[in-house]
Amino acid sequence: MSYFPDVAKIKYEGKGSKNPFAFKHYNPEEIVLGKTMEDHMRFAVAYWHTFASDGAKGQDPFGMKTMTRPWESTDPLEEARQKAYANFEFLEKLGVPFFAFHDLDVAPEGTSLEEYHANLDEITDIFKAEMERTGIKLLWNTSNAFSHPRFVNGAATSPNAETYAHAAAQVKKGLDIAKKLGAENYVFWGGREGYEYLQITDYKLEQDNQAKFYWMAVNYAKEIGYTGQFLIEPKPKEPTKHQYDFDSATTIAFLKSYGLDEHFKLNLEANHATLAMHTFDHEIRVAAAAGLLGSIDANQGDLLLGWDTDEFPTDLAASTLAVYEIVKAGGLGSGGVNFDSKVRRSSTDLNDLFLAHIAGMDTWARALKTTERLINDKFFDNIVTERYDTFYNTEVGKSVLDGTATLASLSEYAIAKKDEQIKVISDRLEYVKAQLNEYIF
Ligand code: XLS
Ligand code: CA
Ligand code: CA
Repeated sequence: MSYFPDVAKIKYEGKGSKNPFAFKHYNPEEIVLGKTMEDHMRFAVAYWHTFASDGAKGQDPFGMKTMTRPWESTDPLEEARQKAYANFEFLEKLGVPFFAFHDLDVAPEGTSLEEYHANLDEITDIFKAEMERTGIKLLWNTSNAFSHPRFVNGAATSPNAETYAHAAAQVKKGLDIAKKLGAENYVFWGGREGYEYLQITDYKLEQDNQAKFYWMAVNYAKEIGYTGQFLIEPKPKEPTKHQYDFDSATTIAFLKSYGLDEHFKLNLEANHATLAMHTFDHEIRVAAAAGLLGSIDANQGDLLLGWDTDEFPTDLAASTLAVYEIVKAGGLGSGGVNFDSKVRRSSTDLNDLFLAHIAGMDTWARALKTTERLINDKFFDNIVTERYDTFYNTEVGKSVLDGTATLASLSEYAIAKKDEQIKVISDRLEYVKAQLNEYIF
């Protein structure tokens, strides 16, 4: 059976094509900066938004579902099976090499952990067979330890040890599945790892417990021989008022405090950057500077709204700056670009799922091509080299870089300059931004 009978394999037709079901910019085989576009991007489809979202669930507290999907069934396990097959047909037609999922997206929880595990086994057996048939791979899987009421106060930072143990059981199963399916990464997103009211919270105990939890995951992975990359996904708020993994910088500090930075990298999402009042390129740069850039959740937020709208990325300027950072960081390694994006509630047609992904993939492909031009021309590189020139080409600057400077030596230098004015050189920021527009458009 086909779930998308009206859609054939999406092809690259090039700029100017009027076919909505074709790529205008994403050409998987095209070489950009020495690698194919496919290898740069390593695109993935997010199971939760594409196959487990119906326009209401977690999306609109005021509205009913607006979408009807051909995989729906009154029997949750049957629906899970149908979704599994639909996923692979969708990915094959779209030409996307990876997918990503939460345990709860793919199989119903049933009434006990045992039943849940059995359901997961059945569905991941289908995944395994379909992965072998199609060559599609798993970018990452994760455990949903935030939806069920037991996680109302967190999972690894819950004040309740019973909840902590339940989350551990879920992650253990998640790692077994990661191993079974060869997941390239395993993600932790601490949706409710945070607090609502500080005065009733043991902050230190919760932080320590969270670190212990991650260490248990590292140790279990070693035990079963799972070698994928662990990732933590920062987000500052929503659902929790104050989430512990606020942004890149906070998460890096946490990882380093507990010696976990050897084992974890970051999975960064554009909309989470917005919620943290950062740009996405900032979040990527901070992670890359620490050597901890892992993977990307591509989407965009709405600057007029204060929440996580998870829209498909169509903003060329923001996407270009993000891709530029990724390429400058040396790429994503075992990570990829996962569309943690959902169609708007009013995009009710089944085939909108294709159009939305095509829009996102073409946007990121254009961003990659612009990045190539920026890098080949050393556009930003030249500006940066010039701005920091005094550190590279004066004695005093060199002494700072090589670590020989002291407060006394710098003071002596500054005093000797007497009243010689420090020259302020214009950044010509408006010109720089106008030039960037020339590269993009
Ligand atoms: C929610 C997060 C979530 C993670 C995986 O805002 O983006 O979907 O990516 O749990
Ligand atoms: Ca995400
Ligand atoms: Ca999000």
